Amino acid sequence: MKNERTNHAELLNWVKAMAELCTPDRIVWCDGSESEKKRLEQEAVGTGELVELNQEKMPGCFYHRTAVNDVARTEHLTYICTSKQEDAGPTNNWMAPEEAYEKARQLFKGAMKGRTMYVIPFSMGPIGSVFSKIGVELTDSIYVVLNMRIMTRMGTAVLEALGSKGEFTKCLHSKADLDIYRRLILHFPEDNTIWSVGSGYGGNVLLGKKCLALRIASYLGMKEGWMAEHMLILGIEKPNGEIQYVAGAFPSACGKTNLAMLVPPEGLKHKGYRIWTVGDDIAWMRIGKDGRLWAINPENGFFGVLPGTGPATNPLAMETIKENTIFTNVALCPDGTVWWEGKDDNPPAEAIDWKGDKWQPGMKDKDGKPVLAAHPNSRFTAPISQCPSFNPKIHESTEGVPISAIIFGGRRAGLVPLVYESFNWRHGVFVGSQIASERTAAQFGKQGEVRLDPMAMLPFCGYNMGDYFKHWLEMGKRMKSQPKVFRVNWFRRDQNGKFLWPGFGDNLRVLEWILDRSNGKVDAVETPIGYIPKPNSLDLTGLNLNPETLKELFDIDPGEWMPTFLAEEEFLAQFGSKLPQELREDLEDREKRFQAVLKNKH
Ligand code: OXD
Ligand code: MN
Repeated sequence: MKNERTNHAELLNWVKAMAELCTPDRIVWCDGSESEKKRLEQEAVGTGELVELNQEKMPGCFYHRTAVNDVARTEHLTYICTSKQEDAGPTNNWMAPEEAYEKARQLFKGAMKGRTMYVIPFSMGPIGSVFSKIGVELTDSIYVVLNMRIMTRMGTAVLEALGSKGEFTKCLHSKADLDIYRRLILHFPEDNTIWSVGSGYGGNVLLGKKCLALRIASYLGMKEGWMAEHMLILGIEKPNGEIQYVAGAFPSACGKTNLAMLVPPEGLKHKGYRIWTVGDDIAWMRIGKDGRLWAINPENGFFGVLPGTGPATNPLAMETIKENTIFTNVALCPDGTVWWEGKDDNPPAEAIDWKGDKWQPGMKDKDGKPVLAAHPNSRFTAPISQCPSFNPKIHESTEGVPISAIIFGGRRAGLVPLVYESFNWRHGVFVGSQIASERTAAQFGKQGEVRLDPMAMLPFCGYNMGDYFKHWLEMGKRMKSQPKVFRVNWFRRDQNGKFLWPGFGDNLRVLEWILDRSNGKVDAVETPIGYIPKPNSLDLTGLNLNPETLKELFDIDPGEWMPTFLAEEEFLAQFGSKLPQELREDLEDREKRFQAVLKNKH
């Protein structure tokens, strides 16, 4: 196969082989240019794949609807295909590579007939950085091309960086017939390959994101001595110009995007902080020459949840999505704009809902439940450069940013205090392994159920999580100076179900304490789970929080904690001999600390 764009023989042979399998009518190599973007948008509008939104009110914005059964990541159809099952571990679906390739080959066979196969060369991370990895995605979806164009650095410059022999992840995607019974999301870490078929939902098909930047990258990180994590990165700049960076892992739809785009609350405005949004979903981290942990955001855009995003909850996101944004599965208004629950208190008098049906405010289904205008997992895809707290120098830095603190969080109505600090890195790994959250709309399945989701990586770790914990412990040993590790919970509620903490911008009050602790500036109170702030350590200026509420926010009740240990022990026991001894000991030590508290009480 001759090609004027690249002389990378392996790439050319692979494209040829995949085209023989999928039999597209034509192959188009994407160059990433503005004219290509315009052409693809017009073509997608012509076929109905995209709807052009009101260009006066929303310049450069488009609308897309997925199939109704294709609105979230399908974890039960997502597999890690390693030669040995034990390398995928007990928390991943596993299929032997030969069987997986064969099954998927049947689904890919002829799937692109009558369609175009687009070749998308993309880089996760700044082109040329030691952090970065190159992938090439083949897809029959213009929606995928246009989203990848926002989410990654994409086009000719990437092929140039790849040269004739560079390594790349082979990513194959076809919508095929969008049938959930003929859908598979397959990862072959040993072959640096991803095959995704039968879906058009972002998390399943924008293969640079969850599939490459987390599942494949976590595996590469384990082999090569770095980390790929489901983390936001945010910079907090003081008036003296010093910026400190925090990375935070939270399960899907727990407010990572909101935290990454935090706006300081009124009461702290006088302190003159400036927040920089480095990333909202993924962090790649390496140990720098100075022995500290450095991170980049490998992505180039946001694929954020819309419901609940509005001027009060996330004004910066609202600014970010004013133009050049793709809206997926929200409601389409008669004036060519879009609406979703939580955007504002002004729903349109009528609209077309995410399913394509007529919608009016207050509509109820046959069971009397409100009919939603937008799917709870409806999304925006927008360039990171449009975010008011975006900093191009940070984003394009090939070295990344030094991380001062790591925070773990989840959505927990009870149990977990507003914030606590682990005793040290090793204990921080243990704390990360306890992350649990109520299931949200980002995953297919029962909502609301609490599930353990260590480091928020349960659906994204591309190898055995027992080895993953070991990798975390070893990374800690290799660092000269480790970030401090914290756990937070913005979602604690009182007996009436009311949130105890205002969240959003006020979370800066907690981040302030986290940085003070990282800088060795404040003392703390030791508890059986870690250190919590001393009374008066959190700056609550301007916040009308009564002392009772504050007490409740930091309540650590052995009667609530101890019954949860069994589920954690059982979870960790699944890893058998792969579970690091350190975590076993940490389980026992925690139990002993709680026993001591009980003894002292009696
Ligand atoms: C996401 C997710 O889309 O975690 O970021 O599901
Ligand atoms: Mn995510």
